[in-house]
This record gives sequence, C-alpha cells and structure tokens, in this order.
Amino acid sequence: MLLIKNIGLLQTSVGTGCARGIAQRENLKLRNAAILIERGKISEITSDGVLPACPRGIAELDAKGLLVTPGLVDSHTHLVFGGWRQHEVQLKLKGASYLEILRAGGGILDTVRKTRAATEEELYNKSLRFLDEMLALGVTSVEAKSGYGLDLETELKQLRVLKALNQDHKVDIVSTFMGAHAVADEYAGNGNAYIDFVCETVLPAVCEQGLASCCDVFCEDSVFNVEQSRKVLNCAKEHGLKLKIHADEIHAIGGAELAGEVGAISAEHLIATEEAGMAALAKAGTVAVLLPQTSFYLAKQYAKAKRMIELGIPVALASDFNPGSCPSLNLQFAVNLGYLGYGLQPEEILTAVTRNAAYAIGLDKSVGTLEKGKQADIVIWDAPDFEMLCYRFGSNQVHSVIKKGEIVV
Ligand code: IZC
Ligand code: ZN
Repeated sequence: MLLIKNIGLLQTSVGTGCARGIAQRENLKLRNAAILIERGKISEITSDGVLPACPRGIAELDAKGLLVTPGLVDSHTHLVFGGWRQHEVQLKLKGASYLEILRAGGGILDTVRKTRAATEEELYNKSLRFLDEMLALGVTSVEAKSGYGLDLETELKQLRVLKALNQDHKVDIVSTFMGAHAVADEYAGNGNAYIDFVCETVLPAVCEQGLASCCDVFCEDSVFNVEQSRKVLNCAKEHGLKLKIHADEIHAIGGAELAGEVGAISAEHLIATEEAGMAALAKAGTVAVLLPQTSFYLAKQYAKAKRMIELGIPVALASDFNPGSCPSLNLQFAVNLGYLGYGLQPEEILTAVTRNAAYAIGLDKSVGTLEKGKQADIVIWDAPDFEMLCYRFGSNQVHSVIKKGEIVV
C-alpha cells in the first residue's frame, strides 16, 4: 500500500475509451488531493484535505503541493534500432528531403542495414537505456514498432527484443508489427512482391509467435501506395491485429481515408491531411496520433490539430522517437509543441498524452487516467499546474514517477 498525500492539484481526464470534441478538454481537477494505492492499483482518491481511510503505518509519499497526473503514454515510437543517422542532417541542410534520402537508399534503409547487423543483445541493451530515459521523463507506457528488419529474421528479432523489454522493464510496451515500413533492398523496384512477402510470410510468423498486437504501414508517396497499404492492413485484420497507419506524413495520398475505410484504431502523423481525410477519420472514430516533434525536426508545417478536435476526431500526441525524423524521446517536448505549434489547450494536451494515447494502443482499460481501479501509473511534476508543463521547455519537469504503485523515479 502507498498513500500519496499533499497533492496540490490532481489533474486527469476521466473515463475509459477515448475523449473527443469538447470532451477532450474536460479534465477533473482536484485540489489538496490524496491517492491510496493497493496492489498496484488506485483504490481511492480524495480531495480538499480529506485523507482516505487506511491502516496506520503504511508507506506515504509527500507530493509537496505539486501537480499530479497520470503517467504519460507514448503511443508512437520506433524504439528498437541499430546505429543513428546523424550524417543525414548535413544532407537535409543542403536541401535533400526525407523522401529523397530514402529513395537514394538512405533513411530507413540505412537503419535497416544497421539493425540487421546488430545482435539481439545489443539492441536490447540500447533500447533498455531509452526506456530508463523515458521513465525518468514521466512516460510509463510505450508503443514500439518493428520495421527496421524488412526480412523475416530481423523483424522477429526486433519484436523479440520488445517482448523481453516488456518483461524486464518497468515501462509497459505495446508491440506493433511494421514490416511494411519501406521496400527491402532485396525487393527494390518491386513493392508489390515485397507486400506479398510481408502478408504471406512475415505477418503470419509474427502472429503465430504472439509478438505483436498491432500492425502499421507507411502509406506514403514512393513508399507504399493506398492499394498496397490496404492489402497489408486487411491481412493484419484477418489475423486479429489492431490497425495503425502512417498517413499523410509528407503527402496526402489517401492514407487518412484508408484508415477510416479499414477501421484503423489510429492514423499517425497526418501533417498534410485535408478536410476529406479528416472527415473519414471523424466518421470512423479513428484516433489521430499527432507527432509534433517530427514537424519540428523536418521543418514541416504542424498538423491541423485544432480542426481535428473541432471535427470530433480524438487526438493523441506522441514522440515518434526514431533515428531519422525525430531523434528525441522526450514526450514533454511534444507537450510544448502541442501548445505552441498546434495551439491546443493544456487540458486537451493532457488528454492527448494520457487517455487518448492509451486508447490508441489498446491500454485504456488499465492506464491513461487517475481513477479507482486503474493501474497506479502516476507522475508528480515539479510544477503547480499543467499549463506550466506546456510553457516551460527543455528541462525535465518530473519530480517523481510511480509505476504500478511503486516509486521508480
Ligand atoms: O526511421 O525514418 N517516418 N518512418 C516513417 C520513420 C519516419 C522513421 C524513420
Ligand atoms: Zn513513425
């Protein structure tokens, strides 16, 4: 048992499932609150200086009058990869675009070569340190994608690393199979044959071994077209996976519409999405997982987050941590950009990095809000309110982190 007392402000979205429209900015705000935790779950929340009834002598944590929120959920990362791509920045500064670098055999394909060359142990150790860093930054659950193998062996290797990390590390990990991240070198110029290989060989093996609960595809100009992406997603649906799609990151080629058509749980990026794509997402109830750090790092425009909320699309914000377009795993910076780049309200942003993010990765029944019965994943912030988190940037504003009722930071 643990009693967290002297919480200056407890702020959380309330409910399971996602919040959309004006509900995205409805946050419960309790002053002078306390949380009682039993067996890793929240058993009671009180406010106005009232303390929960609990046995004397149980462990207590003094929140010192600070802000308390649910642990953050990072719903889009490419956590496991070999090497880095620091040399690409010079290319970009000289004018090369993300897709030009990829078409020249660099970008994702560069990381694929390095990930194939890395041992399982090297990938495990590297990713373990990332998870430590994330936890210290207030992130208690993470989604992570494969997609740097593009062959059977390495896709499985990445996913096995994620499975081991999920068992060994405090942070909970949801694994996504993303074999359709780029066309493997072996299939250069023959995207359709590569998609057949993904559908007929890799995806069935991943599912047989129970290594992923979601499937994602990079639907983008000169990567996979709508037809190829549809094929992968329909195949994944038959295998019972939740569907995700990298849509409209650079060009709006119909990825958002496809997300609606196949009933994807989330569509991610959506930087270039226009009204028709947004209408499809709103109709299907697909979560828009927006990645503002990528807009920042690619020096692109910001997704139309306010318009999406206005249309009733549930919005989540995630880091997109990867070695190319976003070499940062700091979800706190996504919060800053959600405020300044998207112009969202602090309450909308909190929902976006907790409840809606949890829903986008299928964890909403257990995490993403502070409520009786939910897992005790909690952050105490070195801040009086969430507006402060949106406003200050560059420093880690975490005071402490509680994961499944245990003080871990
Ligand atoms: O490694 O470039 N957009 N995939 C799609 C990425 C970015 C990750 C990468
Ligand atoms: Zn991504």
